[in-house]
Amino acid sequence: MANDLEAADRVTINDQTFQRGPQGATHQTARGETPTLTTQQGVPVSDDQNSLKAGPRGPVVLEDFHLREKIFHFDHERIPERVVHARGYGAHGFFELTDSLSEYTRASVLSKVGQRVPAFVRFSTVAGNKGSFDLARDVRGFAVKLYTEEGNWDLVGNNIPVFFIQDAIKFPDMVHAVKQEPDRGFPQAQSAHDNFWDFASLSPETTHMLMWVMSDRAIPRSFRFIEGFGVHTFRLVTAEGKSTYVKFHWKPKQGLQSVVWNEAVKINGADPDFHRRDLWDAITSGNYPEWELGVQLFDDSFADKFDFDILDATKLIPEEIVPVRRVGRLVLDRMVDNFFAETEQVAFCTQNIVPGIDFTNDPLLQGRNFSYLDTQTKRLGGPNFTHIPINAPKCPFHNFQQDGHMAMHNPKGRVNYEPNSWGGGPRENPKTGYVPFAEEVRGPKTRERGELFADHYSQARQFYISQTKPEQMHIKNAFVFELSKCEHPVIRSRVVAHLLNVDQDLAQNVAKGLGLDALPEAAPPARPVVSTLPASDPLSILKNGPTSFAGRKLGVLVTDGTDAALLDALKAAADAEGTIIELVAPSVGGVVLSDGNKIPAGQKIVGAPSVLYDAVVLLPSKDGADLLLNEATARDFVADAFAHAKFIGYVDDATALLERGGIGAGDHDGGILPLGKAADMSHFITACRALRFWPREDKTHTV
Ligand code: HDE
Repeated sequence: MANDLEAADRVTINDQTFQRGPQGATHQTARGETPTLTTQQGVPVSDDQNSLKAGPRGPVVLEDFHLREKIFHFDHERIPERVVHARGYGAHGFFELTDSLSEYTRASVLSKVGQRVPAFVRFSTVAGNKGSFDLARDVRGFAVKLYTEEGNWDLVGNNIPVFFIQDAIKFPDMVHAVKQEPDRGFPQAQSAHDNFWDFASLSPETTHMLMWVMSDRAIPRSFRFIEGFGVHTFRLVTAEGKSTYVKFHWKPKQGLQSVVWNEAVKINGADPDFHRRDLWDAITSGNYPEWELGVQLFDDSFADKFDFDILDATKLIPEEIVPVRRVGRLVLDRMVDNFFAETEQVAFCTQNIVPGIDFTNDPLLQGRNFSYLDTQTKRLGGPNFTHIPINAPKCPFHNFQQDGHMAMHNPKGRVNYEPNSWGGGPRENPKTGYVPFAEEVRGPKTRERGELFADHYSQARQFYISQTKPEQMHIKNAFVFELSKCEHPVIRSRVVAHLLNVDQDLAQNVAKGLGLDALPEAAPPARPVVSTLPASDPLSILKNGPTSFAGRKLGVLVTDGTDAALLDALKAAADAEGTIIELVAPSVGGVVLSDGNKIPAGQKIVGAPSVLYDAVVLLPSKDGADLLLNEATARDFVADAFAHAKFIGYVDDATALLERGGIGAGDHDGGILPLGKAADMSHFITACRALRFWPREDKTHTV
């Protein structure tokens, strides 16, 4: 079957020439005139406002095929949402190789330096339903489809390098436990409930992943500021059949950044689409996010001497032991034309790999290879989902698959099998075709796991000791928050019993935060905990933050009479850094500045709490500040920025407003910066590069 993707982009109907849209629909004439509305059959419509009736006040007649077609189609608009990762957001871009791996793989996408291949990436939360909010405490999906010249390669990863479970057979249990409870249908998009923690505490293999999801990794500031991981160990394979193990990483050029929990809770109310909007705004304003593809390469001898099993998806390989080699760049530079057609219908399958890349025996990966194809068939309604443009390869493809629902690419002519005597159609090619790595496989058929899989705590401990002090406190607070939502005390104690194997202080502080009467006995580890694993800096977010305030958002509170020169200086400093400024005012219509000029505002204060910004500046006039003193949202603006350890710039006239937000003279710290009359505001923007003033948290977290 021939690749027929490049369908004619123009079509002439009733003397009008139409431009085909991305899905073949014809919404605009080539000359930009308004086209005539038609039915799905292409019949011109004369009236789209009134159904066909027997008299103006009479019954609607069944004969109205336009009405029936329109409503029938509407009734079928929804498809089943993904059972996990239902809420997602995607963008197009490209992947470019910068360092060849041809020594390790025959894959063209990893061999030809400078080659660019189209990419589509879908970010997602895991547990929430499609209409849930963006800042759930949750893992983020980071699914990448690369349309290579040798077929589509899907690297369906997460923003966390390990997983909850080791064997695919536990996945339905794990997902049932985390999603809304079956009798009551809540809570959605959160793990803070009995079922999740019951399952987790009865499954010690989850401990390492729990440390990650209780860390700030689970509340990212933006999709742009997360890492991606392939999680499993894969193989790279040369044309000669030599295999090298590989772990895949995506490292954001923008640096890592998260929000704090109290902020996440409020963002979900203020802007449930916070992450979507952020990606949309960044890409549509030309601020393209970029990640480097990193690989950790190792062979059998490393795998044999490593303390953990490389087939166990609850373990990672510290970057100090096997450094990450950066070999390419992924740039997202185009939003979709249509959310449903692309982001919703994109079908990632872990089985989609290209010659030169192969699976390993990771039992989680093996289960996934079944699940994704199966789930797409259910979700998209049949085996021809690969014909949907977002899923179709962009390289030539030829095969004899035919028929089924919505078949778009049936073979032409008589030949639909091979071998055949008619001389037509494609044949296999041993030279370019996919050849699996010829791994020797031997052993009894048994339901068992590898021996080293039983170490559940050593790397959890390593993760914890690799964190900075504020990050450790956030982890502790997250455990306390989540477990405080569990109704059954026994579940709370059971989790603490596991934490005792991770870190004594952490366990004690969580127990204290929960008000446990007594510390439980530590859960007996199935293998001795290796407590000598050293701290690893790449595991911390704060040790891998940005070096600039570029791409971050500054909320500037302005009123009538705001000092125009100061605002100009602030804008100049922000522009020079690449920081985005949004003006927040008593009215969205804007304010009249001290120089008499009226400027529009980006937001009205009631709709723009400070949780939407990375740092804030209070730039009211004296009268403006007086007006805001009695406005509750202005008070919250200040109080929240303080509570969330943000940098706050202010002018003298805002002092009373600071006080109203609970920041008295004695509360001023290194993160609260007077702007003075200085014409150059770069000192403030430079201070904001640290993103947060963390020492303040000692004052703002007391229970
Ligand atoms: Fe998935 N996972 N998963 N998963 N997963 C799905 O596929 C599954 C796992 C991941 O943006 C589903 O199309 C099983 C690990 C992402 O469209 C489903 C197991 C990792 C996405 C499925 C896992 C992931 C999915 C739901 C254990 C990180 C979103 C709808 C054996 C490496 C892709 C769909 C997108 C989606 C099954 C475990 C990442 C049901 C059975 C580990 C990013 O097929």
